[in-house]
Parts: sequence; structure tokens; C-alpha cells
Amino acid sequence: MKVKKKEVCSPQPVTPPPTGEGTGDKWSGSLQSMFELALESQGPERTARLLEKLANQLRAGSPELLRTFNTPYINTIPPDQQPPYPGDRDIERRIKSYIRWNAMAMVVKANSTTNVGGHISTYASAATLYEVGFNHFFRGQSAQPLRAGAGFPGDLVYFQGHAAPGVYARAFFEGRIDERHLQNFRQELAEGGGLSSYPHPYLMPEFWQFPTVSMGLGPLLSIYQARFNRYLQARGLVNWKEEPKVWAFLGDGESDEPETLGSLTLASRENLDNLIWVVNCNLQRLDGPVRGNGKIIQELEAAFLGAGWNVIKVIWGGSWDELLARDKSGLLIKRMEEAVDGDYQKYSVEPGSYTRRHFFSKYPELLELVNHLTDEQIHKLVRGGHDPRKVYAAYKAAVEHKGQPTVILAKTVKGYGLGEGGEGRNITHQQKKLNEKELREFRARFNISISDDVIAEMPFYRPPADSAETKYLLERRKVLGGFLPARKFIPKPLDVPKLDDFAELLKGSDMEVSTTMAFARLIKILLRHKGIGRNLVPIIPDEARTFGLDALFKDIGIYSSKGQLYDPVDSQSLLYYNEKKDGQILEEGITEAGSMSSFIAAGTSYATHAVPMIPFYIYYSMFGPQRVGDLFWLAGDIRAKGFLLGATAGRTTLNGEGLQHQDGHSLLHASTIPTCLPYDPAFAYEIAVIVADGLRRMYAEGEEIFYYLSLYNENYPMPPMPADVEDGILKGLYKFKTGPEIPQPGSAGVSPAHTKLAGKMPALPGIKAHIFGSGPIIHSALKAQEILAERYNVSADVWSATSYKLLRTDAIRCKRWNVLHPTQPPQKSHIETLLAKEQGVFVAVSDNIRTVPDQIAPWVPGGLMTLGTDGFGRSDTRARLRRFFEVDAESTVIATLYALAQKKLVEPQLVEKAIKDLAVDPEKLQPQIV
Ligand SMILES: Cc1ncc(C[n+]2csc(CCOP(=O)(O)OP(=O)(O)O)c2C)c(N)n1
Ligand SMILES: [Mg+2]
Repeated sequence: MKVKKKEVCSPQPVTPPPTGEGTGDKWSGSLQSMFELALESQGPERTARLLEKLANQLRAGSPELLRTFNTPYINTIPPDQQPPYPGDRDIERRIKSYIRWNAMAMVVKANSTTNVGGHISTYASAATLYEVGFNHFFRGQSAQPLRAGAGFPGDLVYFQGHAAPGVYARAFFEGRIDERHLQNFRQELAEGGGLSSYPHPYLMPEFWQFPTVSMGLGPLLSIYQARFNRYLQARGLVNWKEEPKVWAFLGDGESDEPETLGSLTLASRENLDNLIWVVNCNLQRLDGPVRGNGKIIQELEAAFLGAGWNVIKVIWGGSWDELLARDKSGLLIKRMEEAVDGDYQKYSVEPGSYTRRHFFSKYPELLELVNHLTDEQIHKLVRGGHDPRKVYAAYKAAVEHKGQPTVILAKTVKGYGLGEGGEGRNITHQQKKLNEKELREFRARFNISISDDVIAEMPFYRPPADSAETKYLLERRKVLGGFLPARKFIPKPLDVPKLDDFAELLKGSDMEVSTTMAFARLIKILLRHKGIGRNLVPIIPDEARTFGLDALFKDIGIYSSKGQLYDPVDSQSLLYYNEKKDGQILEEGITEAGSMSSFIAAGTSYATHAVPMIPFYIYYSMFGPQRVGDLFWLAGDIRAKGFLLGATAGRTTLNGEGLQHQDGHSLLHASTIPTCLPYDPAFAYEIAVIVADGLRRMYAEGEEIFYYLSLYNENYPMPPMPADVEDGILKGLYKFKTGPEIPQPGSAGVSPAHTKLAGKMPALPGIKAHIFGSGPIIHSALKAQEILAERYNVSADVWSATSYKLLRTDAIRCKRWNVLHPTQPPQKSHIETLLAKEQGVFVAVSDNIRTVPDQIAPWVPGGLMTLGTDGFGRSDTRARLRRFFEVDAESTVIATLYALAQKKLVEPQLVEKAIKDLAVDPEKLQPQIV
């Protein structure tokens, strides 16, 4: 009989024979002795290798066996490998206690007179995790403020958003902020200013570096930041004596966000040993347990190990070491593994007697193990994340680890120290108030010297400047290179190109090209520019070929930390896929979130490293703010600079693709971001003007803003730049082509044919229309201009509307000023000034939803008639799509005549006639459903 491979390597060897005969015990006993012998004679490393080899043999035949990515539920670093603690633990404990108190008092105080909210329990659980970092690991900038590329930029720490009160409380202790700031926590508009609720560089630009409070974004950004640091080094743009570490602190609940775990393999693939994550596993999120019926630490361990990270678990505090050492039965670890997080949460809330009864008493041996401990002592068996020695050991191992990123999974108690006021309770996340009894308990637990008569007022406590604690704290920060977080840098203006450098785009071309192709030309010009060429960071999520940017592969190379270990299949071709250690392109693969993270890392490099970098992130427009809008928002908060290029834009210009691809609303999304300048250019010269001015504003003048440009893939000849339009392009609107003088019927020079075409209801003398067009849809306006003149005796001027948002914000600014200064001569916005001189009706047409042009409607004399692509896209040709959405030339003509009819400048019958003439079906489907 043929024996199958699986049977040969059957699981029998690891399955003990039935124990009734006693053979099983003997078998496992001898295996154990062999193992001990191997350990003793060969040492742990060789034994581990042997076991791995044996395990692989077993797996080869039975892949379902030994498939585990978990280690036992104990600390990764055994006590005998724990380094001595280098600090003064007593002083550090006192410092931490004062910070705990102030962090708590700031929230409780703010909520005693207001309802501004805040969080106590997150920092309460994370205090040790931060304090060990501040006293021993986090390195500050070598020089404050930072200078370009030199010195040491400081470690980059992503603080968990809800732990902000603890970071402020430490800054208070360090003398960086004063009591007034703490008083005004979450009251930024109060007299004298206050502190922002969470890390927001936009609101506290010299303090916070990284926004984190939208869960998942901090972890994701930290990976791309660590990789960007490597990119800067590989390209020789920085010359650091030491490499900064990127530390990201996050919550265990936060790990459920797909952004948190979504890019783990990038970090391991890129060997980012400059990256350390600390997951505060307090087992709780906002509503309750993270994994009541399981164990979040074990779940995360498996995910991180599988993704190739170095995992360090910090589960048990030092007081457990002795119990684990004395337990020869292995039952303690077994029991630790049996209990689920819901149980552990309960142990933190209930007295020690409960833990004795429910945890230890399951096995008589365990009960015996804790016989010598009182209930109180059992309750005080701390978790690893609250034990500075364990945390220190983990951090030290992490900073010294080579070749992989490290994650520290630290087990803590949410609301640690709040006692009955919230420790471990399901409501603790929302806890913002403590009563006097709870305050007293907190004070007693952490030994804060505040007297009974003032405790109800929750005074902030800062020991005197000459106290041992203050001296120690300041000395530690001095040794570690200064305070943190800090966002201070010397701006380095770049020698940006002049508009003339883009002559090629300004002069236009008879050849038909798209604005995407024009952009590809522009980026080539920029890459060759002496002043900024090296600072450019082209970022592409697997769409370079779609946008005609694959030529860049050869020219500047794709960044890869490993270079190119293979001969690319297209190596013989001119535009081969060229990966290089100092490549300039960030080809991110299919991850818009990752690409935005790179955009943000590059776009903030001017501040993080004092090295201004200019990201140009080009992507499929539909997968921009619609897909990763929160990162767009964050780019504003973090004061990122650079250019976002939403290519293949336009609900009708991107034909064929249909509902999921055709974007007609990104410009609206982009308009919502306060620091974003959105543009919808129609012609190559407009792109040149916008980019040249953007470079000047951001990289010469230092403005902390970013640009969003829609790019399209429709080809047409590019006109040369008309005179005196730059200002209008930048402000959002300029006249592109004046309509013809229309001789009125009956006057000399009017051909009978013309009069006949216009029918019995010619336009009245002197009427005028204005059509605002954007992007390729400007051609609907231009063609409508012809039809209106030729067939309906209407003269229409065509305007290029490059940015409705900018027109609107300018108009709002003026209006607001006028409202607040009613007796002074009113200010006039650009749109009002421009249109004041014009007569007639105004129509807007674009490849976006109507709300985009509608942004300026209140300032258009007589109102604005808007056409747009509201509704879901369809797969079809451009012509049919434009008719469907009513943004083609014919629909524009009809809308213009209708606007004139409404003003009684033409008869309604003329509109009806045009509908017939132009073969538009008045009963056609309406694209927008509700
Ligand atoms: C994207 C996002 N969704 C929801 C929230 C609201 N929120 C703030 S904190 C929190 C719970 C956090 O739990 P965890 O990550 O475990 O942090 P912990 O406070 O327990 O350390 C939630 C749901 C948010 N800030 N961001
Ligand atoms: Mg949590």
C-alpha cells in the first residue's frame, strides 16, 4: 500500500500515548529531560534553533500543527535579564504623582465650572509609560530651535491624544507653561489663552508636533514618518549624528482601527528599527472592555509577530516575579492564560479577596502560592505597565533592537489610582468629575501634600524650583537634550522658480494635451530646478503609468532601502522600473492612506527636521478626500505644505469608469479644509501660475498651507497665457474670452440668415451673459458662447473659474468686516469688484457638483445659474455623460437663455425653441435621485 506523506509525518510523535498505561508521563518526562540537557549543554540559542528545525520538520508534513504566533502570557523579558534601573525611583515616583495630580485636577477643575470635557483615565493608566520615557529615553532637539539637516532633530513622539493632560502637567512642572494655562485647559478662547484639548499643532504650533486624537492616524503616520526619516538619510538630505527614534503611544482600543494595523508590514519590510510603538493595554476602550472574552495582548502579539515586528510584552509587575519563580507546577501561567480580559478588569475593580477566590483558588496549588499574602497585598500585585523597572527594561530592549520595529504591549489598569472614582470601571473613560472623598483618596494614594482645607478647590501642585524633584526632572531633560514635545525650527527659505521658468507651459501648444500631461511637464521642470529640484518628493500610489509619470522612474528612481536586488523584466527598455537606494519617488503601492502619510511626513519636514521638502502627491482623484478625508484634515492641523493632485478628476471627463471612479466632489471636500487652497485649472499656464505662486508662498515666504489641484485626462490644445490674468488665476476668476459684439436684428451688417436663425424672438439689444467654466468643461462654456452668438444673438463672456473656495473666503472676509464696521466705507471682495462692472446673467458650469460653484452665489449680481454633475457617475462616453449631467455646450446654452428669460431679457419661448433646436430631451432622467 502506498503511504501518503501526511501519514509518514503524522502527529503521533507529539501526541502522548494514553496515560492510563503510564507511558505518556514517561514519554513527556524523558522529553523534558532531553530538553533540559540540551539547554544546559548547548545553551538557549542553539536549543531554540534545534527546536525550530524540529518544528519545521513537523510542519512540513502537517502544516496545521504548531501554527502559533503566540508566546505564553508572561513578560517577554525574564527577571534575570532585566537591567538595573538607572534612576532614583523614589524621586521619580513623587514626580509622577504630582503630574498625575495636576493632570487630574486640570480636567476636574475645568468641568467644575464648564462642561468642556476632558479625560483623566487614559493618562492615569499611562503615567509610568510616559514618565520612564521622559526621564530616560525621549531625546530632545540638540539645539533649539532646529537648523536644517544638522544636529539632532530630537526623538519624534506621538502622544496618545487622550493622554494630553499628562503631557501638559509635565510641561507645567518643567516650567514651560504656567498655572493660567492649566486653568484654561480646553478653554483656548479664554482670556490669556488656554490649552487645546488634544495634540493640535495648528492650535499650539510651538508645542505639539503630531495630531493623534483621530484614532488610528497617529500609528499609521508614525510608520511613514520613520520610513521618511530613512528616505531623507538615504538621499543625503540630512546628516544626523544619531538617528532619531519615532515613538508612538496608542490605545489598545485604537488597534481596532484599520489604519492602526494596516501598514505594519511596511515597517518590518523596511527594517524600521527607528520605530517603537507602545500600546497601552488597559483592556478598556470607551464603552467597556476591548476584548472581554479574549486577550487583546495575545491577539496583538500574534498580529505583530506575523507582521514581522519585535514584540515585547510587559504584562506583570515585579511583585509577580516571585510568585512565578516559586510556581513549579506551571499552573500560574496556565491560570494567567485561562483568565480573559473581562476577568482581569474585574480583578482590578474588586478587592484582593475576590482575586484570591476567583483567580488563585481555581487550583489548590495556586491558593497555597499566595497564602502568605494579605488581600490588600494581592490587590497591589501590579501590572507590568505600572512598574517602572519592567517598562524601563522593555524600552531599553526596544531602543537597542536591530533590524525590526518594536512594539511594547504594556498591560495597565484604566483609570489607575482613581479608586472608586473610576479605576477599571466601564464608565472611567468619560469620568471628568471627582467628589471630595475621591480627591482625598487620590491625594492619599499618591501622597500629595495638599491640605484638607483646600483640597476641594483642587489646587495645582508644583514643588519649589529648588526642590529635589524639580532639580531631578530638569536635570534629566538636560541630559536628554531638552524639552519635548517641541516644534521649533529656523525656517529655511528655498530659492523657488520664477514664472518664466515655466515658459514652456505659458506659451501654450497646438498639440492636444491634458492638464495631467501639462503637470508631468511641470514636474520635470521642477526636478531640474537648481533651487528646489532635490527637495521634491513625488508620491504615487501605483498610478504612475495612468498619469504618464513612468518616465520619472528612470530619471530619478524609485526609493527603496534595499536598492534593486533583481533584474527588472523591462531592464532593456528606456523607462524601466528603476528602484534605487537614493531614489526620489515614493511609489507607495495601492495605499492612499499610506501615500497621504508620506505626504504629511514630507510636507512637515520643514518643521520636524528643518529640512523643507516639497511633496507632490498625485493620485486617482476619487480616492482622495472621499477615501482618506481625515488625513486631509490632519494635513491642515499639522500645518503640512505641498501639492495634492487629484488626477482623472471630473464626473464626466473620466469617462467609461462609472460610479465608483468619477469624482465630482473632491473640490468641495478640499474646500472644507481651512489651510487648503483648492484649484480647478483648465489650462497648462494656469497650473504653472498656481504652482509657481504656491512654491513662493509656502517655501519662500514660509506660509503653512497646502494646495489641491484637480487634474483631468481630456486632451485639447493649450492656449498661450493671455496678458494680465495671473492675479485672477490666483484669486479664483478671470475673464478668458470676451463674447462677440452682437449686431441687433435690423441693424446694418446683420445677415438675414442670422436673424432667421434667431427666430421670431431675437434677444433684446444690449443683453449679455457670462459663463464661468472650470477644468475641461470650460470648453462647454466656449462652445456655448459660439452657439449663443450664432443662433440666439446673445453675447456671452467666458470666464475661467479656478477656485470658488478662494473667491468665497475672500468675500466672506469682506462681508464680515463690513458687518463689524458698519459706519466705515465697505470693503469689496475680488468677486464683487470683478462683477460690479458686468451686465447680464451669470452661469457656472463645471465637472463638479453644483455646490462647488454655488459657493459664490450670494455675491453674484442677480444670482448664479449653476450647472453641475450631481448624482452618481455612469460608464459611458464623455459626450453622453455631459448631456446626461447637463454640463455640455447645449445644456449650457439652454441654462443661459433660461437665466435671461428669468430676467425678462428674452421670451421663455426662446428657451423652448433652443431645447428643440439643440435636441435636448426635456423629460430625460434626472441624475440626482434624492
Ligand atoms: C477615529 C476615532 N473614533 C472615535 C474616537 C472617540 N474615542 C476617543 S477615545 C476612545 C476610546 C479609546 O480607547 P483606547 O484606544 O483603548 O484608549 P485608552 O483611553 O483606553 O488608553 C474613543 C472611542 C476618536 N477619538 N477617534
Ligand atoms: Mg484602552
